[in-house]
Amino acid sequence: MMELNAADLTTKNIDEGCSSSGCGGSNDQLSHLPEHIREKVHDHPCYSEEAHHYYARMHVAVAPACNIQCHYCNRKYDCANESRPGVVSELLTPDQAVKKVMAVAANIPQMTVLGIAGPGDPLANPERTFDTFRQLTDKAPDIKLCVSTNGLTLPEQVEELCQHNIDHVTITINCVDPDVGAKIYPWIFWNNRRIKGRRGAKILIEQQQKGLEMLTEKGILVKVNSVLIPGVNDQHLEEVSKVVKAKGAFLHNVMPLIAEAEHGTFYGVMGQRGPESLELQELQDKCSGDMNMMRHCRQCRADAVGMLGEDRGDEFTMDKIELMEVDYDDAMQKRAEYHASIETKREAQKNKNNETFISISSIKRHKKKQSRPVLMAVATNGGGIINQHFGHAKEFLVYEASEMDVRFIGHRKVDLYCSGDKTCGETETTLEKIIKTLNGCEAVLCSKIGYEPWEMLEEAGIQPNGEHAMEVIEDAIAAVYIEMVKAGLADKNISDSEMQIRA
Ligand code: CLF
Ligand code: SF4
Repeated sequence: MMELNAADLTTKNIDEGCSSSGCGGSNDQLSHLPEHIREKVHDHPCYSEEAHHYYARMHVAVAPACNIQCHYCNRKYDCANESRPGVVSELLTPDQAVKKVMAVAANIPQMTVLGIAGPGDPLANPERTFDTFRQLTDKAPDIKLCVSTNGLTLPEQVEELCQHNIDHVTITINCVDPDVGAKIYPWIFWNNRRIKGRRGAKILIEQQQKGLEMLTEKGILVKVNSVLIPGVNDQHLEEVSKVVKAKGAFLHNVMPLIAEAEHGTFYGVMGQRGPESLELQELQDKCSGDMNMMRHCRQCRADAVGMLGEDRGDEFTMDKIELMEVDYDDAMQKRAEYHASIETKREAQKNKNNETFISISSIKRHKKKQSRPVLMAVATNGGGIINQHFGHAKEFLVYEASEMDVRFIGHRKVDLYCSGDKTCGETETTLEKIIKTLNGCEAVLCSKIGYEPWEMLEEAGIQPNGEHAMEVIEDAIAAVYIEMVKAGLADKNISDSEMQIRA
């Protein structure tokens, strides 16, 4: 009889890294890196997948202008290179921004990183961007500074970025071939002139690559964002991944194009489609052979506040901030204590896994058939725990369990099925949409679930599971996978129809 437990899977993932998975956001998966780099990403919710369960970021929208045009951008809204299109942020002066950061830091102790990501390009607004960074370096030294740019003026600004102690820079690089670039960027503004088409794209690409090399030479961690545009750069992004890795980029974040006609972008109006979840995953998997991939990006807005995926911006509008009294020395002390408690929790989790570790290879030893990977969806409120009611989930995290490990694949946004009031259970079309969004998943793990969604999920071949409430996500997924393996539900040669009958 095969004896396995959940830690078989998860500890391998944690201790040895999932080199096959490419889920390079986690610190432990980056254990091969020098200590000083691990420190830089340890509590950065974007650079470390594990950290995003515990730590928050905020953005301040201080940078209105942009020096290029992307076909997926409408200037009425935020820079779509790191933001969901169609979102408008409240523009702040640097002084207002600093006040806001200090107020948020005092009230959300999880907040470790301040990013400037729009609403235009931060480096096309150098005075406003650097004034904000300069003040924060002085007044809030415990906060990491982060910036995102299209890269056009990056080489000229690397020195200044270094002076402000900025350890994390994101460059959006959608292509390394000007012919592809000409399909994405109609023009750039360069040396006081508008330069169109391939010529403009070529300059942009050269500047991005030069900036990337200069930053990595200086020891600054560079994340590269790429917008996946089916039919335009989908066949090209593997090449982009290889090139940016060779030049020292730390992490690659391939994000889906979101193009809706109502956003008024060129692509939206032309009917250019965005990728399906599985298309995105497939490309991320292909790129992961060469790069650490970020898979937990939520395409935040340029004034986002809170954990990735949540937005607490309404609590921190300028009128509310003006009424807040902040003693930042006291706040820093409390933040340090809070971070220490988070680290104790993270450490305890690792030790727990170590205690119960049995090699995953025991799955193979005890079974005749090979097992196939299985996708599972999880409802969570954060903290790396299964702690959310199915009906309260606005997104599901998707993991893949296999004989090798449990790896994070991405998130899928959904409409709220149950608002917590009496309408729960009556929103059938919403449920149908959720089931469609969970396409490919064979189980959904949550803290609780109602009878109606349970039945419909089962009918759709997705097994609901509320037995692992308050357990660590990877442990719970491993446990469910092992049960499936034991029951023969994850055998490699099992057909879909047989699967459904057995379920
Ligand atoms: Fe902001 Fe970007 Fe810094 Fe993170 S966001 S500037 S690296 S602090 Fe993060 Fe948001 Fe994705 Fe950006 S989830 S959109 S990757
Ligand atoms: Fe829009 Fe950002 Fe592109 Fe500028 S860099 S055009 S703000 S998406």
